[in-house]
Amino acid sequence: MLERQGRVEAALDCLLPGVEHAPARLHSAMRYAVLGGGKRVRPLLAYAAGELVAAKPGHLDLVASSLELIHAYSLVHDDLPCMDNDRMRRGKPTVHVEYDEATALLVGDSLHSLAFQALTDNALVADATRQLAMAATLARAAGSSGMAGGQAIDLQSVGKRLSLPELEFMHVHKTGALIRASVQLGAMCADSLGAIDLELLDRFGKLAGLGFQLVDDVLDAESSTATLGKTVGKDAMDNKPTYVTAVGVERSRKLASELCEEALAVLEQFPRGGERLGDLTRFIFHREF
Ligand code: GRG
Repeated sequence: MLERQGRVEAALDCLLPGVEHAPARLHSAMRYAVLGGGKRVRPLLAYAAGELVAAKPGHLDLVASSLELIHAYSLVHDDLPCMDNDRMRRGKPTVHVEYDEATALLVGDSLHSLAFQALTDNALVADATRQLAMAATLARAAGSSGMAGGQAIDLQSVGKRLSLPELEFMHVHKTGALIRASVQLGAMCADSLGAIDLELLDRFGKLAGLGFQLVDDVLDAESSTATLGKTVGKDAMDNKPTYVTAVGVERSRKLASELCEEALAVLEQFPRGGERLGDLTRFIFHREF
């Protein structure tokens, strides 16, 4: 994990414009938002899925970066006063607190654009049509049928009691879509797509995505601000429906453990090479931050 976290950090450092280029303040804020923090789960998933299909590491660096840039943009916008109004992220003040609201909005916009630039500036696969499909996959995962749509449901759900299927729908979109796309995009970097069962990998990505958010709900209820690097208990404070408010901590933990087993069982269907994804699955489901 450390080796790959280092790889994506270096790739992001190269992609992000330097502060010596105007507008310096915006570029400084973009770098502040992206560099030196976060678990890099989405890049790690892309690397691991890419490894399964023997994709070229240099190509995976760009795919991994594009996913992290979308994720970082979503966190910057999510933290804004008009959304979750959070003052702390990744152990430091949020972008609108450190800079200002207008800059934070532009940071999100610029990171979103940079993600697609990273994915399309260079030939990543021999087949240009496939690369187009990769950009479309990321666009769908980030847009109103994916992450942004899930965020809209999240904002509309304040103060409401959601049923488990409704919660699952929200989570699968808000957090799950980008996690699922991470696995898909890593696998799509293969020289030949026939070598791997994309459908099976996608099933895994869906389970990992939902599980990631389920564990996040439990951590928000049970962990500390120091451990998570962001304000804990925020969901309850904001009167947001979560798995914990719907079924309690114990049942949420049990559901997470069932999802984890299901995800690992999907990986067992690959004859070889699924170990790294297996390790990441255990990390996602058993993490404490
Ligand atoms: C603003 C369009 C738009 C979308 C925001 C992802 C998201 C949608 C909001 C983040 C709010 C949140 C805390 C969701 C819970 C799950 C989640 C995405 C947590 C943060 O991701 P991690 O744990 O963070 O991967 P790091 O800092 O490790 O990258």
